[in-house]
Amino acid sequence: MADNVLVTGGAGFIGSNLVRDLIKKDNSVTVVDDLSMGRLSNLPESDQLTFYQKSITDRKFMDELLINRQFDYIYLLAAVASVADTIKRPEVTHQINQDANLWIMETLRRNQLRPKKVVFTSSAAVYGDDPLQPKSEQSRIVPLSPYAIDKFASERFVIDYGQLYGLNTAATRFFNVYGPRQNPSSPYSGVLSLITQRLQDNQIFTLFGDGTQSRDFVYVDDVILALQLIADMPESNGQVYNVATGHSASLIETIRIFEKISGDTLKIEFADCRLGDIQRSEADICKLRKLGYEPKFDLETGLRRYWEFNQNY
Ligand code: UD2
Repeated sequence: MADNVLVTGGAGFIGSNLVRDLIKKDNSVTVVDDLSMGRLSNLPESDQLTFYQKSITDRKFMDELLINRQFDYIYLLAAVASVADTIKRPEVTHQINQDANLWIMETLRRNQLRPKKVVFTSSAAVYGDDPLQPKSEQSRIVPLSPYAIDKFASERFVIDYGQLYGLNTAATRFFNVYGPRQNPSSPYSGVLSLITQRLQDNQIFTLFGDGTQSRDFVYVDDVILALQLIADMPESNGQVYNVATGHSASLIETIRIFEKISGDTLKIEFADCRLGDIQRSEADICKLRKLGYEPKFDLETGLRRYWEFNQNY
């Protein structure tokens, strides 16, 4: 076996793609996921995998797990990912999106546990609606929701714990991630998972706004590459990285590419802009590039891969 790895939220969209890759690379992987958004079927069958259907807010469980298993790498992906949900239930989601991550860091500190790296996964949401583009890690932080506030605070906790207590830690800010196993079941699911599902089921897609809003859509395999690079490189200690492609595309442009790939026409109804939506989002990924990262999937290649996966799923 290579390393002993913990992935919180490992049954979710990004988590399960990471777990599959880690297992392929011969690691022993432990997943903690309460299956609130994740699915057991996202995970592969493997004797290298240990799965616990548990919430990361279960302190006793997390303490025992961290102390008993002495992980080499810890990826913190468990979160309530719906911004709307965090606005509706901020106290509950705060327990998951911030307190539980702080508790994990405390457990590491109190027990002198020293993983090779702890990687916390944050979001471009921390940049809020500041119109200046592209966003570099130095850009202004404008967290506009409980989700963004908790993500930013956890980022800081994880990095500051590294500096205060000599732990190797880093954080990522994901832009709009898409790809296999993204759950389209909520209206706040990633827009590309919703478009795929509408195209497949020949249903109407509601487009909020005029379609000129743009996003830096990054294929999940590139995200997995970035996560492992950040985990492996000593230079990433104490650092936060945008994870994206460095290019943005408008929603209409993206839909046209999807239609070309699928050979179908998406039925669209236009509706008012969603409250709080931002018009443009694009990342500066120079910092991540310095670690050796180069995205392998441009939008068309990634969408093609994603579409083909769904056809055979
Ligand atoms: C992303 C993140 C969110 C937060 C935010 C910070 C995802 C899934 N969400 O939200 O967690 O980090 O960035 O800025 O990555 N749209 C439609 N019709 C639909 C659904 C969406 O037109 O049925 C539009 C939506 O209005 C927006 C765009 O598609 O303009 C992208 O929406 P999204 O929910 O996929 O992602 P975003 O950027 O709002």
